[in-house]
Amino acid sequence: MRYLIAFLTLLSTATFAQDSTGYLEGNNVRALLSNRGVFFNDNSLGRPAYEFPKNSENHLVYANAFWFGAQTELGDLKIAAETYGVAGRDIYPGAITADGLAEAPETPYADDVYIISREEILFHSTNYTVWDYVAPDAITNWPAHGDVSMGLAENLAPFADLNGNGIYEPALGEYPEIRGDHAAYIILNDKGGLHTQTGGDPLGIEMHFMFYQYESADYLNNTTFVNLRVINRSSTNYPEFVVGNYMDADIGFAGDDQAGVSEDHSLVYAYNGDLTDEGTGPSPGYGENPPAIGIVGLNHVPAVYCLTDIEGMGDPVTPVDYWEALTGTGTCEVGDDPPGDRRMFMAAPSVSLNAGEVVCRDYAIINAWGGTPLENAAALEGIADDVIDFYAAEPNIYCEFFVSLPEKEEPITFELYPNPSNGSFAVTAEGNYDLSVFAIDGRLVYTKENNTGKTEIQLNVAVGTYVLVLENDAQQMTQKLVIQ
Ligand SMILES: [Ca+2]
Ligand SMILES: [Ca+2]
Ligand SMILES: [Ca+2]
Ligand SMILES: [Ca+2]
Repeated sequence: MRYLIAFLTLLSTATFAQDSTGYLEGNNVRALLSNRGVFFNDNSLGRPAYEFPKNSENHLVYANAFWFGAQTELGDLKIAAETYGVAGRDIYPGAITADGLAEAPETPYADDVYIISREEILFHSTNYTVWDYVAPDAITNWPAHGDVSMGLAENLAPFADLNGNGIYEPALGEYPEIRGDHAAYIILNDKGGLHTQTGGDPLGIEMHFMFYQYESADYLNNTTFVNLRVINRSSTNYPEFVVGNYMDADIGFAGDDQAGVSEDHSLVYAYNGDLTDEGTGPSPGYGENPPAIGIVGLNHVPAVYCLTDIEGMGDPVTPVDYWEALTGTGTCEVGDDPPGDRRMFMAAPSVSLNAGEVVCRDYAIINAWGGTPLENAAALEGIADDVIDFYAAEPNIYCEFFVSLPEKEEPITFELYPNPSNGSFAVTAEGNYDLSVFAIDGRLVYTKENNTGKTEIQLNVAVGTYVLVLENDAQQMTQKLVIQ
């Protein structure tokens, strides 16, 4: 944790509009999210806000933020980063223009924290035609589309386009496309204001965060996932682009913690450095044998791991300092320090992110409890492996869905007949295409690749509504499929 926060918060709140915040609390974790670019932190009180177990008043994270760095073809450096959101900021709410200028509208657009559950979506799907049904705000106001007249991209947050017309129509039963049982969607950018945190030049990126949780009887009930899509809305190509995840984990009381790295498991973690957590402020403390927490890279093996504290990472002050931290060229000493206030940082490998392109980074925040602090830390490795396997088995549609698809191509025309059907139907389309069918809860129930012309399908699934996805090299189309 940081100590000047209450004072600095007073200084900074005068200059910015009210933050939009919301709790994701779908399982045994209660996580505060905001459109401020700093997560799991109660910015107004300067307090940790990743509560585990829910309603215990004990927390495992003080703050979590993301760092973004890029180099242009000419070698110019671009940096956007947050730590605690109090000394300065680089990241702002809402979508930015898709015309290559990457400008933020005067009034931020699609700048809320949108929180929705699978249960609400299912209820919406079955009740949207009922005369007195009122859809939850997050379904009605889901930021599926940007205002094209403002220069924003047509497609922002993913949704189930059941009639395949490219338009989000909740009144026709369409709904947010989420992962997990509970999800929060937040759109941020780095062009909404000055970069007072790093002093870096903006990248012109739009960041789409989906935080999500599963209700479960196993470790998933203690896990929060993060799906991050970064879209380069600028007209500049970035041959090198890096995302880092900066977390100030506090296991209850911040002053007696330790941290570690497990490269074989794509994991950084923190645990209590002695046997007892004393608690702090309004937190009663975990007492003996407090839990450990870790962050896992799910769709990438991190290239950089760093521990200790922000000073130990080479005291990032200038944009070059941040770039060195992101690329692992700065100093980062783990050392044999006595227990204290630990921070963790991990960065993905550099990739290219050209104008208009999208990069996805997925993470899981896991914890382990039940043994001594060191045993809990060791148990995180097995949980990291499990969560990577779990993630890999999920249908991975979130990076491709809408945003990375060319928006100006002619839509693929295809026929689905009969629909509704008893499970026996045919799809006819031009060219070579892949077919998948998803249940309404996102489960993949059928897939067949490399089809041409007419494809006969016999589905043995429960009666209900499904989503057929037809995909070729260039595009993806969806159609509601009803089995009676
Ligand atoms: Ca539609
Ligand atoms: Ca502690
Ligand atoms: Ca202690
Ligand atoms: Ca800490």
